[in-house]
Amino acid sequence: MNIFVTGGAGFIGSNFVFHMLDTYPDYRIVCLDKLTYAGNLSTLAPVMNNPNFRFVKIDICDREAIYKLFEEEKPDIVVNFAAESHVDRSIENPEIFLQTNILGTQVLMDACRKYGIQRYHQVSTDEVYGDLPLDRPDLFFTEETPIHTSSPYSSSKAGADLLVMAYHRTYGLPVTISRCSNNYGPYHFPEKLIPLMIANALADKPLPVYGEGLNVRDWLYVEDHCRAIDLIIHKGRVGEVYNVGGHNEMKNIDIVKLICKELGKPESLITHVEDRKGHDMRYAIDPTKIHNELGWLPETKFADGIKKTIKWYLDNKEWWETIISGEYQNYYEKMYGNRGTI
Ligand code: NAD
Ligand code: TDX
Repeated sequence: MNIFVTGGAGFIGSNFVFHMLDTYPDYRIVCLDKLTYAGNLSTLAPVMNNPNFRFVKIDICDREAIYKLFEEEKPDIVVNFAAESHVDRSIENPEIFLQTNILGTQVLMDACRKYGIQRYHQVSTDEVYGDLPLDRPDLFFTEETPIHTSSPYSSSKAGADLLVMAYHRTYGLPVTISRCSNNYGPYHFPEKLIPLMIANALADKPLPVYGEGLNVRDWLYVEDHCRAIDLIIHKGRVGEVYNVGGHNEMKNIDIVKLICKELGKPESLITHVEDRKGHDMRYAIDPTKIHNELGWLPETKFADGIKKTIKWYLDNKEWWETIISGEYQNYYEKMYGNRGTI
């Protein structure tokens, strides 16, 4: 089996590459990644010499290069992680989100049609469902929840999902889609909530919580997500959407306080800053379908996963210190330098 993993130098994609190489010693895994600011080749260093692994620096929007690679490698399955993934960046500059997330998806699926494929899998997000109110803890996102997006990022992901379903219906492309809640774990880029707070707390820097910090996210340990995608590409029904999440709802403020506690840092580092524009209140997944059809259940409880994650960031300082000492520094200054405290 030859599997293309796009975006494999990013957070979830790299964890998926490791999972697949460990689980299937007879599979060939080809990672396609443009190496944007979020892609990091050093993450893949442990597998670079694995004879079952190949890395190709490529933009999924580059039709000619993508077709050439399909012709050469003839993949059986494509798993598309490649995306611009950060909501705050999409609010600053939506265009690259539309290009990569929608048009890049189109190029990949056109290649799948042209060269033939057993499965095209789109890694999507629960953000396509919009948000749930805080005062209705009985409500969850199911696969039937209408698409209702809030940010340019989620709109671009929803646009891609609709296109994937259109390619299935119109051209009969064998597709599946997974919509996952917030992931956390090793190799999470330090612009996102959990790694940002760990890095700032370790440096005794302010911990910028948007608004009151009452927004709720449904956290999933990245390895659990990788197992879910593994199951879907092998056993999931073509043309279906699977929600992936594990009833691990947490308020942002509680996560930040927990990180302070685990690192022995004072909560006085917490600074409430101007809220994100259009900030979604609550995400919460109903995973009944993937549980009933594929037997998937998350294995890592948040209390354990966050400890493992903090330990990983402590043991792998070089990985994230290199990132935050570079170009990311300018981004941080731009995004947080002028953000008023409240
Ligand atoms: P990430 O930002 O850490 O990694 C994205 C990767 O895609 C990077 O390696 C980057 O270089 C690559 N990339 C970007 N544009 C590209 C292009 N044009 N061509 C080729 N490669 C390109 O993102 P992540 O958090 O690992 O998310 C992976 C996927 O999972 C995304 O599709 C995202 O929408 C989805 N998702 C993420 C989460 C989460 O909590 N992180 C939750 C649900 C869904
Ligand atoms: O500095 C911060 N302060 C803060 O309060 C940052 C970076 C975030 N937040 C809040 C905003 C959100 O309510 O924390 C929450 C989580 O924020 P992010 O880590 O940016 O994640 P989110 O916006 O929820 O989106 C993530 O999950 C769904 C991923 O980045 C998406 O790619 C995925 O689709």
